[in-house]
Amino acid sequence: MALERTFSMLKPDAVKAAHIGDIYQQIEATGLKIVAVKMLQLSREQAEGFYAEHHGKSFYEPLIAFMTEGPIMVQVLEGEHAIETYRNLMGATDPSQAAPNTLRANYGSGMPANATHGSDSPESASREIAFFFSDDEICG
Ligand code: IDP
Repeated sequence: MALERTFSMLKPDAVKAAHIGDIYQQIEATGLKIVAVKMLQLSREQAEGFYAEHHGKSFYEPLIAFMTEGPIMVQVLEGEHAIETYRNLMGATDPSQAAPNTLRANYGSGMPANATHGSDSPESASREIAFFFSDDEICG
């Protein structure tokens, strides 16, 4: 298979709890390469843009409040089956349902505070990478 890219985010709870190094170590242990990184504080407008598909849902306002409460880390990951590999590393969306030793089981505390985000399809990976990175910021 050709190399694939996915978008990864460490949410405010994971950054605040100082899990960046642990999570990067586990990402690299899968064989995926980190080819771009950035730390930033999302504005409300950015959080709304990123999660536009959830506008109107019951958890939308708590999600936007949570995503803007502190800095996040965003990454582009590259490798074979990058999207599936990283989704498997993260585990299920709800930390209480995530398999043992996944990122969300280990570092998430609930919903929406589930520590990480990862793209769920090639289309969302392209959109999410372009949301945060220009082509010349990716060292592939
Ligand atoms: P994903 O992050 O696994 O792709 P999505 O369904 O796209 O899951 O949801 C986006 C984010 O919204 C989740 O990661 C979680 O932080 C939050 N979220 C989703 N469903 C709920 C819910 O029922 N209650 C509270 N927060 C939720």
